[in-house]
Parts: sequence; C-alpha cells; structure tokens
Amino acid sequence: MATKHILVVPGDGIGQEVTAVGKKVLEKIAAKFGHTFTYDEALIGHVAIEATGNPLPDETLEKMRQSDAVLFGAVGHPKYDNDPTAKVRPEQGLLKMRKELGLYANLRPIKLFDELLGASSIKPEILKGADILFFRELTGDIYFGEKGRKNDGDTAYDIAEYSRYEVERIARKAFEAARTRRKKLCSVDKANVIETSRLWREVIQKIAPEYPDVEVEHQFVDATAMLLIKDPRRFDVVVTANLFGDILTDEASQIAGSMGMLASASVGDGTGVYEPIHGSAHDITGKGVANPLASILSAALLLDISFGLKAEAEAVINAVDQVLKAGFRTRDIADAQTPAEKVLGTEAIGAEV
Ligand code: GGG
Repeated sequence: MATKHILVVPGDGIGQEVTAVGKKVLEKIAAKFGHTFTYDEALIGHVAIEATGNPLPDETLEKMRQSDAVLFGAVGHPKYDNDPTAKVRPEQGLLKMRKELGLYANLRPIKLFDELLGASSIKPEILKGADILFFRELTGDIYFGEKGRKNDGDTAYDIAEYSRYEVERIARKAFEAARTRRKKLCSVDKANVIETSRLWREVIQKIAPEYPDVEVEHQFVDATAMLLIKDPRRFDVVVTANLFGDILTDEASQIAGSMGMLASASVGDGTGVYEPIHGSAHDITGKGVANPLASILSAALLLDISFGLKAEAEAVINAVDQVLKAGFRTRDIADAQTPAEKVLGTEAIGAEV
C-alpha cells in the first residue's frame, strides 16, 4: 500500500473546476486500492498574482518540491491577453515552475477513445486506431531565450536556444518510450531554415544508432501539421521542440475529439506535474460545463508515472472508457446523436467516472 503526498494546484478559470474532479478520482482510487494519499493546495497564475503579486509564490514552489506529485489545472486570464504591455503574467508562473523543477519532458498522449470517433471533424476511417505519444521539450526554445524590444520600441525579438545536452535528454526519453510501443519515432523540426532545428536533427541522428530497434524519421513541422490530419495513424512517438510541440498538440487534440480529452505529464529532474493541455478557458468558467476528463486522465498519468501504480492508472482509464461507452458526454464531445439527458456537466460526468 502506498503513502503519497499530492499537491493540488488548480490555478485559474476552469482549472479550478476540472482539478477538483481529478482530485476526487484520486481519492476514490486511494479508497478502492487501500492507499493513503494526503493533499495540500497552492496558488499559481492569476489567482496567485491577485493574492501575492507573484504568479509562482515561493511557498507554492517549496510545496511542489516537498510533494510526491502535483495535480495541476491551468493558468491564464483574458485581462493579460488583452494587455500586451503587462509585465507580470500568469503564464510566467507556469514557465518558472517548469524551469525550477527541471521538467524538461512533456508527455502528451493523443489517445482516441473508440466511442469518440464521431466527435472529431476528421473522418472516422482516417482516425480509427490513432494513438500518438508526443514528447514536447519544455524548458528551452523561444520560450526561455532572451526576449525584448529594441530601442526604437517598434522591433521585438525572442531568441530560440537549444544545447546538445537539452536535445539529447528529451530525445533519449522519446527513444525509450518508442521501444515500449510500436518502435517508431518521428522527430519534428524545421531544419531547412532554423539553426536550433539543425542541431536538433544532428543530435537525433547521432544517438539513433544506439536504438537500432527504433525506426526513425525526420519531418518538418509544416509537413507534420498536414500529416497529423491526413494520416494520424502513421505516427507512434513524436519528439519535438517546445513551441512546435505546443502548437502541434493543440492540433492533434482534434484527433482525440476535443482539447478537453488531452492529459499531460511533465517530468524530468524534480516532482512530476500532471495537467490537462487546455488552458483556463474563461469563456466557460463558472458554467459547470468544462470537460474534466483531461484532468482525470492526467490523474491516471500521475498514478502510473510518479507512483508506479499501473493497475490503478488502468482502472481510471477504463472508468473513462465505460462512461463514454454508456453514452455520457460533456458538451465539447457531444454530437447531434447525443440525447440531451446524456450531456453532463463537469461534476456529473466526474461522478459517473
Ligand atoms: N494546463 C495548461 C495551461 O495552463 N496552459 C496555458 C499556457 O499558458 N500554456 C503555455 C504552455 O503550455 O507553454
């Protein structure tokens, strides 16, 4: 029986609503399997700025370091999106958390539940069986390089940087994962134009011979964007840089039916952080309609990766599958055939799971 301490960091907007449901699922798992999970909460993002002036208070970071895993929600607020001159922003909390905890690998499984074949705008015959695992590099690239305005104020710049070491450590994680799956790795870059991408490709080519059982292909990011929609089943494990991974996985969420279905795990040197890939979605905040399945599936990743509780993680995924098989949907994954009584809100679908 495991005894573990989990820090719950709901953050902003619907992060609050979906994370509460993810936590309930963890409580249910602990009761069902006889584990002892203890919980604490901490602030990040806009709610942290409001309370302390800091998007990632020291207290939150310290609590993260002291925990066995973090169940995270989302950060963001429209007030900052509409004020490009704001100096303090919720997203700074997220980026600092990743850097401080050394969370360089962001795993984003694109899993299509069979029952949601009809929820996607992509044709079912192209989608059926699609199953991709993205590795998005998380602590480098244009997100963390120097950024600013030139003296004239009319010219802005963001520097993208990668070291060999940074590329190699995420590439090795992706190769190892490919070995446990269909043994295919697609490395995505823009090596025909961008220097960091040329280094990226060079590193992957250098270490590939150490994984002779893994078939490697290199794709440009623009081609990948097209292939994800045209032929998603050609991909198994995909490894890419921070910005490309951010964009491609939002696109790939349509393979799974909705952004509300995509969970993620951020791992590396410190405490693992588990969160839906979606943001704070203030347009639906407080309406009780947000899809909590990504948070629930993030809890499953937490059980599996940080705690090694594979059966428990499977139980969560199976429960989600059963709920979908029973016809229950949140608004984002419902279609014209879904009877109104099967379209549930955040808490109600969580209770079904
Ligand atoms: N749960 C994901 C989240 O809060 N996303 C908002 C965001 O600012 N994302 C930027 C990023 O993931 O790099």
